[in-house]
Amino acid sequence: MKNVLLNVEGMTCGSCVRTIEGVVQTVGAKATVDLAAGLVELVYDDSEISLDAIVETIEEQGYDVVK
Ligand code: 9UX
Repeated sequence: MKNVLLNVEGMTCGSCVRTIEGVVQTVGAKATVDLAAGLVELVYDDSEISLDAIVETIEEQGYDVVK
């Protein structure tokens, strides 16, 4: 399993947290959002999904992942 911490811009309310955690779950990964810090912790199996694919999924929802 991989554990990655992302800096994500545009998360400002509790619905954002649910959106991101939910959408990441649909691609088979686990996200835990720290709203105040603007951080998303990912846990995923890199033999199942790439980090790029997870990042894309988050960005498709309108958030900006800082790279
Ligand atoms: Mo809240 Mo987040 O109104 O994209 S859902 S800011």
